[in-house]
Amino acid sequence: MDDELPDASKLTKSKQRWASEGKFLTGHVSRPESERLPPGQHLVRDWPILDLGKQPDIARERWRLEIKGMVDRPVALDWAAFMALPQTRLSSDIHCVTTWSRYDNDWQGVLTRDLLEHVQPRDEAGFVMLHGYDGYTTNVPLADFATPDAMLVHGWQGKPLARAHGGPVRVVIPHLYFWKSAKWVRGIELIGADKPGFWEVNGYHMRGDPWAEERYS
Ligand SMILES: Nc1nc2c(c(=O)[nH]1)N[C@H]1C(S)=C(S)[C@@H](COP(=O)(O)O)O[C@H]1N2
Ligand SMILES: [Mo]
Repeated sequence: MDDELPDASKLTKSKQRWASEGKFLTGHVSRPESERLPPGQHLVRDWPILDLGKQPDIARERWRLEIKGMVDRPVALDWAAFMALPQTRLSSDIHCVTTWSRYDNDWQGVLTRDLLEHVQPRDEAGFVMLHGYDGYTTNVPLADFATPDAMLVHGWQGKPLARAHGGPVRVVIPHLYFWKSAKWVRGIELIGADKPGFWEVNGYHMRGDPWAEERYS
């Protein structure tokens, strides 16, 4: 094929793409305050706990995060390797499909962009499947997974993320409904074609944009 480039220029191309998409931006993806609360949502002050009913107990020493599939550098990170990645602290809102939203969550962790830079996604990768230690799965378009405020979180309000909320490490993708934010994350699989995860098989939306009320398919 004539659009096939040699490896080195492919790498440069993907680096330029990250840069033009604002690779080094951190913080909120801006939205006017009047649109902060998505339609059909109400604010809560406490943080509800929702999961399949079993909360895996994974000590940091035993925890591993595998990133596999369509990447040039598949890795299995242990705690030390994960903490050696660039660390970011930022605040974002939660929007759950069950209609509660919670503002101003102070997260600490690794930006998905910094993780992706580490593993180098191939051009064919278009989606990610997230895997939890409880067997939970959820699918997310790679572009959504790579937004500047999407993170792998290990801290909340300055403390280690509680086990009930997905500690030691969970995903947080603030601009999608919270079921896309896998708790107790153990694997990130880059795939070419979209396929449904746990709730998506049961009728939840493949993307889940709260402002478009993409609740069910
Ligand atoms: N591993 C795992 N991640 C999960 C779930 C789950 O059951 N298992 N539930 C999802 C759903 S439906 C929601 S609303 C949020 C709830 O996160 P919270 O309990 O921290 O509020 O986690 C999401 N991530
Ligand atoms: Mo949920």
